[in-house]
Amino acid sequence: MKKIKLYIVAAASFLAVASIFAFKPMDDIKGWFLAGSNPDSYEIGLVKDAERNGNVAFLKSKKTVDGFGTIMQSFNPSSYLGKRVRLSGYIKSKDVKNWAGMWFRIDGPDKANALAFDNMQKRPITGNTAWKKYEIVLETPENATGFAFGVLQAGPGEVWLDDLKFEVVDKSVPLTNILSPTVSGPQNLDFEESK
Ligand SMILES: [Ca+2]
Repeated sequence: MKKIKLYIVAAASFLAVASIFAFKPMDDIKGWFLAGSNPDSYEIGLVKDAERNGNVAFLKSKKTVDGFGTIMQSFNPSSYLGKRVRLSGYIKSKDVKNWAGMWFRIDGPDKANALAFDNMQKRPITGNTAWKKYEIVLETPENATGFAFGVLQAGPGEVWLDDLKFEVVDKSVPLTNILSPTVSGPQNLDFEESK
């Protein structure tokens, strides 16, 4: 239990606490912000992409890179309370030296502790990748007060993103939450079950 608690603290300090975020207002992408532990090391913008048939956003590092940057937004989750939600989005990467990922965080009354969170740190995007669809699935508690989501990059490189989408899914779709165990009870206690 202690280990899980430490993990929660680590994940929370990385992305969950609004106070560690520096926000940089951007006028050129409606609805989106540049944020992160050090947004000055990153820039965001729009470009045309033939493969995606229109505009896509980019997040890229500047020459000197420190911390992580993210292109993000947040909204009130009132229409999703009690529901399981899948965030999907298309991402392409170039020369991502450390890692990048899509992230989705559900906030509750206690601002210091997110209710659910996944930033793909267990399945990171690295190097050069073609356009690919990624998914995050989280359960929305009844006391959720905010959804925040985006694409982050830690270190040098560039990512492009397009067509993010929120859908309600049924309870059979596995959760990707990294803040708590996703199984509902203990399993294989006699070590006789095979995979
Ligand atoms: Ca587009």
